[in-house]
Amino acid sequence: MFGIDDSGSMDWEILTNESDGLFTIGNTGYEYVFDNPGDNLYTSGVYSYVIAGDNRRYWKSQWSEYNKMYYDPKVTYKPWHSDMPDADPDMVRSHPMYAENYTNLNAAYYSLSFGSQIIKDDRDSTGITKSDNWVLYSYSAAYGEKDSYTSVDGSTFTWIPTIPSTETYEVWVFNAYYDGNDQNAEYTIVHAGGVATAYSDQSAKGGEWDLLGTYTFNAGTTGSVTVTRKDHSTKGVYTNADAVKFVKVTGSVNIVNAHYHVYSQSAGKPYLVNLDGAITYYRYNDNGDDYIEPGELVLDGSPPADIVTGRSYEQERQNFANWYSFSRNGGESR
Ligand SMILES: [Ca+2]
Ligand SMILES: [Ca+2]
Repeated sequence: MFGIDDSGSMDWEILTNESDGLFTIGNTGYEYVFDNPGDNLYTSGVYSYVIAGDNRRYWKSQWSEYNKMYYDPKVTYKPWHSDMPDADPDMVRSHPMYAENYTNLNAAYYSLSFGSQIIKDDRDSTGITKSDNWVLYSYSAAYGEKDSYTSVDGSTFTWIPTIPSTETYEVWVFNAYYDGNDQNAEYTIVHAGGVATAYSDQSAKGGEWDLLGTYTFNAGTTGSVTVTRKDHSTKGVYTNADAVKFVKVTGSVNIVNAHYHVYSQSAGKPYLVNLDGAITYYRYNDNGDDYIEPGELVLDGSPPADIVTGRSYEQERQNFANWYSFSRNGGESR
């Protein structure tokens, strides 16, 4: 049995359980995952939103368990009819019947750095020192759903990571969003080369990781990050102390159009699978926001068996090309 439906929404590359089947980021519902190959039915106005730029880090749009239209490695994709050839993986037609509107599977989809990270939370049992006058608060928007805040000038809160080997790290701070937070919170970073000062707008940058800078830390516990409640004109009602992370960037990955995300039940983690000359796996250690940040991807040379399809690189790429051409969206778009 098959159905025929000429509705415009059959052109979309997204089908989720969200409202209208779209993928929502902020206040926008998205209809397309890939750049317009030239035949998108909607190219401006409503129903025309293509996930682009950093929004491509919202990985569930590229995961078939969430976006039912996306490539599912468990499926073998075939041409519509036995008389039709497989899609050409080096020049994939958007619509298999028309020799136009090609997509390059090797073109960049987005780029990310990967590595490892150490997160220190304000509620950790070790590696935390603080002055008096910090209020302990439970708040769903905080890292670990708990944070600390103070309104008393001179209060200090210090995170002390245990650094495994002397390396250069990015230092990021997370502060639960509150519009009355300190807009110029002062951080003191003790690193291998001395002491540095950096600032974060805990109001505007609340609810996200904010990069303070990149520093080298000696192995051990001699490095630290301290936030100090200072008396200044934009100090707000509170200065927040929530979490700090130390990210060691060991490389970057150019994610090409031929990629997908998959969940490993055995590892309890999602993986990014990139088809760029080889099948490359990256384990994804999310902080809970479904958004890939620096340090959350770890290259995995021995991925769990439950996400390995058994296809060669060429076979997987062929299957992806067939999906792109024959099954990426719901039907003919012209
Ligand atoms: Ca916290
Ligand atoms: Ca994340």
